[in-house]
This record gives sequence, C-alpha cells and structure tokens, in this order.
Amino acid sequence: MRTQVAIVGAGPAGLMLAHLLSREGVDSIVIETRTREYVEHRVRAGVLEQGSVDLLDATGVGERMRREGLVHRGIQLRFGGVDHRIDFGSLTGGRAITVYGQQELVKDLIAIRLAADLPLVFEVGDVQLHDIDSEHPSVSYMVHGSRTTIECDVIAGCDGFHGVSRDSVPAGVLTTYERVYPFAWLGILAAVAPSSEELIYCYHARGFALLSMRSPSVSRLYLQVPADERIDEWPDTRIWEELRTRLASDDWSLTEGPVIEKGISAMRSFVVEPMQFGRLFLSGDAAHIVPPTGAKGMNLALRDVSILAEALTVFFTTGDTQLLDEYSAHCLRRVWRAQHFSWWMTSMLHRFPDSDAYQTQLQLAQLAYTVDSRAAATSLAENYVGYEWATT
Ligand code: RFL
Ligand code: PHB
Repeated sequence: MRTQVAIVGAGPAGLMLAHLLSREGVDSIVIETRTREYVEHRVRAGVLEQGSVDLLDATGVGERMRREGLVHRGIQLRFGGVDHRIDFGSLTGGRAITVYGQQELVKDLIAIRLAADLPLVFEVGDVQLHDIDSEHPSVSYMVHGSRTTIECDVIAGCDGFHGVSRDSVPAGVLTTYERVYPFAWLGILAAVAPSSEELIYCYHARGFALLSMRSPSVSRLYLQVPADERIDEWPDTRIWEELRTRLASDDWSLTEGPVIEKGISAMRSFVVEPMQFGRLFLSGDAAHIVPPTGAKGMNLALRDVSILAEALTVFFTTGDTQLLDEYSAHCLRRVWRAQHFSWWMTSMLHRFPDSDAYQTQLQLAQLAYTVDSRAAATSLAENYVGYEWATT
C-alpha cells in the first residue's frame, strides 16, 4: 500500500487530520489499534474552545455539534459554598465554549471518512514505524494475522500518550518536560439533567469537584481522589455523597441519577520537544498532555493538526518545507500557554496532600482575586475560551 500521509491513531487528532487533508486533496491512510465501537464510546473531553468550534464549522464537521452542542458563555467558580461567575461574553468580546462530547466528534469524523470511502483501518496490531529519518518512511502493522506495510512520504503520530510513535524517535533527540500530580480524577457520566446550566469548578477542603454535562439529560461529574485510588472503592452511593458534600451551596441541590459510566484518570503535564523528527510529526496527546482542569487537551490536538494539515498541503503542492520545518515551534507556543493555564487552574483548585494552612490561604486569596479583579477574571476567561496570540 502507498499513501502520502500515514496517520497512526484514530482519536480527534488523527481523524481530524485525515479530514483536513482529504479536503485539500492529500491522500492518507488512518490506522487504529482499537475497534470502531471502542473509540466511538470512549468518554473523555467535553469542552470545545471557540477556535475549535470555528475550525469544525469552517471544514464541514460542525453540523451536529451546532445542533446538539451546548453553547456556554461563562463558568462558575464555587468556593466557600458560594458561586462566582466568570462571564466569557463581557470579558472576551463575545467568545464562548461549546460542550460537545469528544466521542461525538469522533463519531462525526468517522462517519464522514467512511461515507467518502476513504481508508480507516481498525484493530491493527504491533504497529512499527520505519525509516522515519529518510524521505521514504513506512508504517507496518498486523491485521488478520498478516503484516501489512504502508509506504508513505510523511507519518503523522496521532496515537496518544501511550502510542508507539513518540518512542520511535531515537534516544536523545527529544527533550521531555513532565509533572505528575499527587491526585487523580474520578469521573462519572450520569443519566440525569445537569443540576446547573453552567460548569461549576469547585474548591473544597476535601478536594476539587467539577460539575459538567453532555446534554440536557446527561451529567458529567468529577471528584479529585488520591493518585492510587481504586474505582471499586467508590460505589455510586459514595460518589454521590462526596459530590453532595463538596458541591454544597445554599439554595442549590445536586440531583442524582443512574451512573452510566465511571473511571479514574491520572493527572499529568507532559511535553516533548521538538514535535518532529525527520518525516515523523507528532500531534495531540502523543506530544503533550495537560491535566484536564483547563479543558485544553482535545483543543490542542485539533490545533496541532490544523497547523500540520496546512503545512502538508503546501509541501505536497509546491515541495516547500518551510511550514513543515516551523510546525513544532508554531504548535509549541500554544502548547506551553495551555500547559501554564492548566497547571495554574489545577494548582488553584486542588487540595495537595502536603498542603498546610498557609497553602490553603494562598489558594483562597488567588480565587478571591480571580473573581474580583476584572484583569484576573479576563486572564482566566481568555485562556479558557482559547488564547489567540496577538503577535505572530
Ligand atoms: P487520543 O484521543 O488518545 O487518540 C489516540 C488514538 O491512537 C490510538 N492508538 C494507536 N493507533 C495505532 N497504533 C498504535 N500503536 C496506537 N496506540 C494508540 C488510540 O487507541 C487512540 O484511539 O489522542 P488525541 O487524538 O491526541 O486526542 C487527545 C484527547 O483525547 C485528549 O487530549 C482529551 O481527551 C483530554 N481531555 C480534555 N480535553 C479537552 O480539550 N477538553 C476537556 O474537557 C477534556 N477533558 C480530557 C478531559 C481527558 C480526560 N482523560 C480521560 C485523561 C477529561 C478527562 C477525564
Ligand atoms: C468534561 O465535561 O468532561 C470536562 C469539562 C471541563 C473540564 C474537564 C472535563 O475542565
């Protein structure tokens, strides 16, 4: 088999890249280790920045998102049992976010690809990248008991944090920056109408809690738990009780409902630089991870591939490699902004195991300032909806 771009991974990054390239007449083959069923039902991110919404709209993927996505013009910061609204509309000149499940976007992108009869191979095994430092790289994998090879011009490593692409780069080339947090998030999906119209980010002495949603009838809620926590220690009744305690507020109550899904995710900040080696380009979680507190991961993945798609289009039409050469630096400016924001939100809102009374007062002072000062609230708001650099 031969193609222009071999795309490893069918998450938001890989599928969106394939879509953007096909619009420009660039061929690609997408390979994925999991089943279609699995990737379409993996519950993960939910918040799309304004820029991501605009990208989906501009490239013909926005139809169902426009219909079913929930447009939010603010979030609530809850501490001391009191809500403080961060109003995106007035602080960012009318920008907003859209709540739309990552797996819904994944379903939309898979449907578009399959309807156009373009190659997308699920359930591949033992994926290997070859000759990535040459002009003729290839990707091989096992499917139905035999090895298949894709010859290509470029490989896009969109295989997430645990993929093989990043590890295919020779030792010593990439610089890694990493922080692992001493806590995790326990997340549930519940078949119950959200108890709030807007997301509530809640600071509490027992730990962080977040109320989010997927639709008018499905809630998504998270609890900070110890890093090594086991899900079987959290029967549904305990989860709801802890959510009620942390989210407690006067004149407000949390409506409970059947838990449809639950899981625990580790919290990590991670970046590799550069996001390229030879003809391998890394995009999305394969190159960088943020803790979910800033809701940035999926948005960064989409931004990376829109930059990569443009660079590849120029490369395949003119042979000019300048944009490809600039890809990593171009992405990393935005990646590091999101790293800082996600770390900052995480540090302000979570209870650290070694935290003392002084640390708690610092967090509360930061929260009070963030909701009182227009400058501080603007900083949170413009990062949350997606910071667009004023300088190039
Ligand atoms: P993905 O989604 O992990 O997709 C990678 C795909 O590659 C496949 N794969 C391979 N395929 C072929 N060969 C191999 N050797 C392979 N190894 C792996 C995998 O099966 C998978 O299908 O990465 P991608 O596309 O870069 O997308 C990144 C996002 O998924 C991620 O950043 C977000 O989910 C992070 N995130 C959030 N991001 C947001 O923008 N807003 C949010 O509100 C938000 N909330 C979250 C989140 C992540 C969370 N978890 C579970 C870590 C909330 C949570 C709880
Ligand atoms: C979600 O709805 O899954 C979600 C929302 C906001 C976050 C993280 C996750 O910061």
